[in-house]
Amino acid sequence: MWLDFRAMRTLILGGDGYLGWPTAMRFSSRGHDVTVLDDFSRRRWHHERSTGSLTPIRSLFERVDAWRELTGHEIQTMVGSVQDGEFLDQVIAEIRPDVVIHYAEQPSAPFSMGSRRQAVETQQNNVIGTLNLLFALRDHVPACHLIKLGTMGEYGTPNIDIEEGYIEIEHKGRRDTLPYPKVPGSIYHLSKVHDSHNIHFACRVWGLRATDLNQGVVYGIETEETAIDERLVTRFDYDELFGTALNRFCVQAVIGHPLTVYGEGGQTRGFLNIRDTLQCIELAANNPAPLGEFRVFNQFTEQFSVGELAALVQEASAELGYEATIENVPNPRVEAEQHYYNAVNTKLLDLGLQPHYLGPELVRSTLKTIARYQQHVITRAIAPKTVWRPAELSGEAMSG
Ligand code: USQ
Repeated sequence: MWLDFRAMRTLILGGDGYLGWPTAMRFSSRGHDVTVLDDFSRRRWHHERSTGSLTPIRSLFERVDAWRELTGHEIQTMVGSVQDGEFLDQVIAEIRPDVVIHYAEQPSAPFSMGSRRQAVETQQNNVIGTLNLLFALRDHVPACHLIKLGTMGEYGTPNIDIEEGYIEIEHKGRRDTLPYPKVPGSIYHLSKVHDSHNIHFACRVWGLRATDLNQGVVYGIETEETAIDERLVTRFDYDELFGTALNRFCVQAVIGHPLTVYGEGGQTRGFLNIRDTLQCIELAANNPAPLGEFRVFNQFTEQFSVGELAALVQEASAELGYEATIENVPNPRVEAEQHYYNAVNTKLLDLGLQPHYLGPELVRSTLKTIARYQQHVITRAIAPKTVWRPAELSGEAMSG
């Protein structure tokens, strides 16, 4: 096994983030040559709002120093934006990566819906950043494997089963396999759809190779590597913009805030543990897509409705002495609150993914970790303020 090992020159875009930093440590611990690139925009977006990570995250440079001190492994760093095409081009020409793992996107649906400026910033960063990357790969390393984080939200909630990227269609007596239809629910999710089209095009026309990981909602606070030392922890967001459902519910339970289920709570999504995100990325990297292929994996391990998640957190937290209440707050989003949902997710399992399933035990261990940092919670950041349909518009729609 070890004799087969080949160190991959690995470039991680967005390597300072919730998933990017743990991925950098995982690939470095495996002996790969890792460079992370980041422009610290997530830290900036928090700074502008006086919000922040629950966990006390160190600067990227302190993290990298701590990682070297603790493991002897070196992670290279580069500071800059994927929106800067010339810079990205130089980075790709210099590093000549075997694999690029692309997390460098604005990941929040509410952020993208907050204002025109935020919507434009989201699509500019995500769509133009990815386009810049595609050209740099074409021109310098066309055989490089691009692993791109897409989202299950690209599909929306259709009333039929969701396939992995493509669907076989019979139409007027003829058959074809075509990209699965996309009906996303936010300007952020739309940006990922646009990316998918651009990457698919680059694979078809230029012969690049890519794996689009349509990831569900990630939860969890720890990975093998972040648990080694407090200086290596990853960020953990719980605010209305960057916190995701289960992570938010866990923080809310610990600080005695009602669990904020939006609307009826029947919204069903695919979920996965942060530890499984790392497994999936490794599986994709170790089994690259063939040249010319735009490969799509649905990356989640279980489906839950948000109401079910809130009930699970309530039950698990009661055993630790927290009395969590569930509040069905008016839904700030425009989304189906009761719907059919059945998404296929077999491709990563076929490659060997071994899921960490969600249960009360896991929720309790997350709650205990959160409790260690609960003095950092900024309570005013929790309630949802960003609405999909501003009041005056919904008023007009109703009267019209
Ligand atoms: N929700 C609540 N209460 C909350 C927060 C969210 O009920 O306090 C509901 C939302 O209305 C939605 C569901 O939970 O129906 C998921 O919301 P979320 O904020 O956890 O996740 P979402 O906005 O869908 O986005 C997150 C990540 C994004 C990723 C996506 C995967 O921020 O980067 O792409 O999950 S997916 O949901 O499969 O599209």
